[in-house]
Amino acid sequence: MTAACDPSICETEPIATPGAIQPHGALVTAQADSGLVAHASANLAEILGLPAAAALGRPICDVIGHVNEVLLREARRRGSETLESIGSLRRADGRLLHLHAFQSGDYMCLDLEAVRDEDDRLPPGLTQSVIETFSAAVTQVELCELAVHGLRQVTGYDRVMAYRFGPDGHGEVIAEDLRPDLEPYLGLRYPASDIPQIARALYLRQRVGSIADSHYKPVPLLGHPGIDALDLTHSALRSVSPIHLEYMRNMHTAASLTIGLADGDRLWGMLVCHNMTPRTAGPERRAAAGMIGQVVSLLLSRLGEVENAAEKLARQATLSTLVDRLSIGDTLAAAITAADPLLLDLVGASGAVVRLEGQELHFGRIPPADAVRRALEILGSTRPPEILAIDDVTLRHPELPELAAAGSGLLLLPLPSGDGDLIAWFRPEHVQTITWGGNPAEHGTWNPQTRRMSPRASFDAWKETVTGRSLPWTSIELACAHDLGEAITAEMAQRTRAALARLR
Ligand code: BLA
Repeated sequence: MTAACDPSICETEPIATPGAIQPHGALVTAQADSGLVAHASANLAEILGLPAAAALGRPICDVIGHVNEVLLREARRRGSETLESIGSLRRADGRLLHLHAFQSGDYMCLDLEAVRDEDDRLPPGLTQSVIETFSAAVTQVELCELAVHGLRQVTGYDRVMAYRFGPDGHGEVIAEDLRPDLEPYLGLRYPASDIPQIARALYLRQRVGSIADSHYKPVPLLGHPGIDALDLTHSALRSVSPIHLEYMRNMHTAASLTIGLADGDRLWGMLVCHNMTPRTAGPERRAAAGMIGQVVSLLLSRLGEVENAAEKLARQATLSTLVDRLSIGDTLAAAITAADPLLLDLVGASGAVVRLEGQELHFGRIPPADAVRRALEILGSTRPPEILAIDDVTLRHPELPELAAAGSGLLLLPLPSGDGDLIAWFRPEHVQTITWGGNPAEHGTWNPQTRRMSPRASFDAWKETVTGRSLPWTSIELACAHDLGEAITAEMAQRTRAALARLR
């Protein structure tokens, strides 16, 4: 028996401190002061040839050799927060282990990975040539298209997606490169709860993460008490949440490699690589993926600014023409009327009502006059300089059904000039069909057998038609509305001064 469950439970998953690793490598830690081995993963014998029980409590140099201990201590002295390659170690049978150091509290930690070099080696110059293609991108979406294509060449995974987060945390696949026989996910949306906040925060601190096999059995860490507090954020072998492993299996994905994309200090999205069969991303491919992620993150911020600047420029040109026209005409109301349709263009509206100096002006498509009056009575208590921006006014205010005649979006700018003076802009409904990768209302269910949450099992396309909403009012439009309010106030003061001067 299962029961629907609150997705906030996912926020309590101990993802940074799982006390275990994935089995394709081993982990040892040493107390920084004493240099004695404090923790070792239970599979140390398999990976290194030395049982964990034999390593615990011994000086770290007995396990990794004197030279590597020196390199490990240097890594700690550098104080680097992230994972650092410090070299390699040859096992008794001649195979090479890659060593990666990271710091966790009082411990110097070491990932040991048995990666076959021939699987990990990249053709020289490949990453560089992929990064060079990015300069052709003019928009964020174009950049993501180039990135998924290049990342698939570099990593060899079956499917590479760029996943962009929306304002409410949902994600959308905005670019994809995939094996031709697979079904595309391009355009699909996924609810915010599929990637809890704790996972998003972790991907900001450690940008690259990988899961080699969604069917793996976690390998526990042994040793020192407090294993459950050992922070493995930076380990490439960190064992991941069993809920997420079940999610991957439900999606029929065996392996993933994920790169966090940041715009400043905000997680903008992720590049997510999937493989249908188990696949280990070795250090060289992870490093290349990390570098691609860094460059994409930097360029995303730049392109975002450029895209914003284009909208800002167009709106500001309208604002400045409109403001210039405010002084032309006998009254301010006449000036605004003569400037039609600039008032609508300024914020991309289809209708507007202006109350000014005891007059009411109407522009474009607006609701019946008594509906406007009732709406402004209910909503119009906003005081300057506050602006009210709503994109679902008839859903929020079912008592105002007549507003639907003018649309779903309302932007209300109170004017400081007098009681009840304001501008109300209206914007039409924008019906949108969203295709979700599975029913977004099914976050998951409580599974009493495993005593934890299970993610949803179906990812079949689930269409939702969103009605009753306009396109959202952008921050640039709100800023323009605000600036127009200021200009109207200044113009009123100017006209009053001129009238007084004439009286004298
Ligand atoms: C982590 N969930 C993730 C990650 C992704 C997704 C990309 C990061 C780790 C990784 O790359 O594999 C989600 N993966 C997706 C989505 C697509 C994809 C949306 O490929 C779309 C194509 N997940 C749930 C529910 C919970 C949950 C209900 O669906 C919690 C109850 C949890 N997801 C969850 C957790 C993690 C996660 C805890 C972090 C796993 C970890 O790093 O330990």
